Amino acid sequence: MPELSDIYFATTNTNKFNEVKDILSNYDIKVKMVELDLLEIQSNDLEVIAMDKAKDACRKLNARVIIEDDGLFIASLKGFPGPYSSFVFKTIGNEGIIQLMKSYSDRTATFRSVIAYCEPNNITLTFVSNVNGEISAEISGKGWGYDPVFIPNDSAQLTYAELGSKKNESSHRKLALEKFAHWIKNHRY
Ligand code: ITT
Repeated sequence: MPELSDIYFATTNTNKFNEVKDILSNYDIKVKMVELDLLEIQSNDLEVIAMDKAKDACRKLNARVIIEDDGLFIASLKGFPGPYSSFVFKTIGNEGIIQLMKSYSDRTATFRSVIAYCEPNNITLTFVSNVNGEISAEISGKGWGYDPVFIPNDSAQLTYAELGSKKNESSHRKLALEKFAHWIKNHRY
């Protein structure tokens, strides 16, 4: 049975959860992973998708829940894959992204994290952060998702995958969770 004091992190992605758990442990916040079958509405706005998903998770679990929706926005591709990042990763993958980028000289991209937090009293909040960077010329390093093709600015041209555990010090996820941690410390603890 979920306890009201517990905070759940609803995701299907264990890599994501492991990063979330490590980052939040620096703020003494514990989260439990839960896999739920959640409704995902169609929208071009990650925040709208995340809010809706968090509310659905909260309703299903009747406990405090965080969900996170991420998107990789590539400038030359007018923000693609953006809200479709999960589908694009499963279909064309990093090889497809590298191929697509061959026609463009502007390789700049932004990784966005939207953290949505919901309580059974219906309070839902979002915390958003972006990290600017570029798409690498080739797949570099071993990491999950788009980590081997995303080079954050100020990383000496290393991809998230090549940064290894250093990724968590300044990633889009870290910055959004930091905002969440400050909020919850000030309002709920
Ligand atoms: P959820 O169940 O939490 O939704 P997901 O893997 O579908 O898991 P998202 O929709 O939030 O997650 O992510 C969109 C895509 O971006 C997906 O393919 C992820 O693997 C990828 N992604 C998200 N965060 C990433 C990160 O920090 N590094 C690399 N790829 C990431």
